Amino acid sequence: MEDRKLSQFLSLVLRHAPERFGLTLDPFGWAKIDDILKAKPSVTRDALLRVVGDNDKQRFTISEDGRRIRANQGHSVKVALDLVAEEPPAELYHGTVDRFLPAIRKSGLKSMKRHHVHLSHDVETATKVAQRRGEPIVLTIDAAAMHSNGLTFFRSKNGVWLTGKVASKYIGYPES
Ligand code: HQG
Repeated sequence: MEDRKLSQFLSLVLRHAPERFGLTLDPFGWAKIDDILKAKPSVTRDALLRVVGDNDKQRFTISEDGRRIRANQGHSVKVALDLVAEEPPAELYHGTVDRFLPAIRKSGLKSMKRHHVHLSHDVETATKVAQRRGEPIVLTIDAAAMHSNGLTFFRSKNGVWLTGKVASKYIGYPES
């Protein structure tokens, strides 16, 4: 299996649908590497370790004993990622597309199928996130105001900022 496909497969197994491959995640999101290799014989251990090591976004972590793997964020299945709350930078960014703006203006940013709203630390990263869906629109989030109003932020192992709902009053829209 080519590396990009293998990364997509690992995302599917470790974030969204382990049961589709007869696998279960522990409460913290870990799966046994041996079980994954058994479930998908076309994947070798070397390829799996290479994909984890090379991954552009550091999506996955191997456990200290080398036997388990988990996704660092992005889950739709329920897992406890033992995230630590952190003070965010004053501004964060969210990349989206025009067709979602009416709903976002009305009800703010919602986590949709994931556990959290995902925010980026710079415009460039937010632009890339948005480009998955079309012409990028980058929203500026007043993280300092949210934080001083008692809302919690987490930073995932791979540097993505996570929070609950972002109310519309904290969202800055690009000038049109
Ligand atoms: C939008 C990828 C309507 C939101 C990326 C987004 C990221 C609303 C979509 C990570 C809305 C959800 C996360 C509302 C938000 N009404 N639409 N009220 N609130 N939306 O994929 O942030 O490759 O769950 O703007 O690089 O796009 O998976 O979130 O367009 O880091 O590792 O609803 O996923 O990383 O989409 O992306 P997503 P996202 P990975």
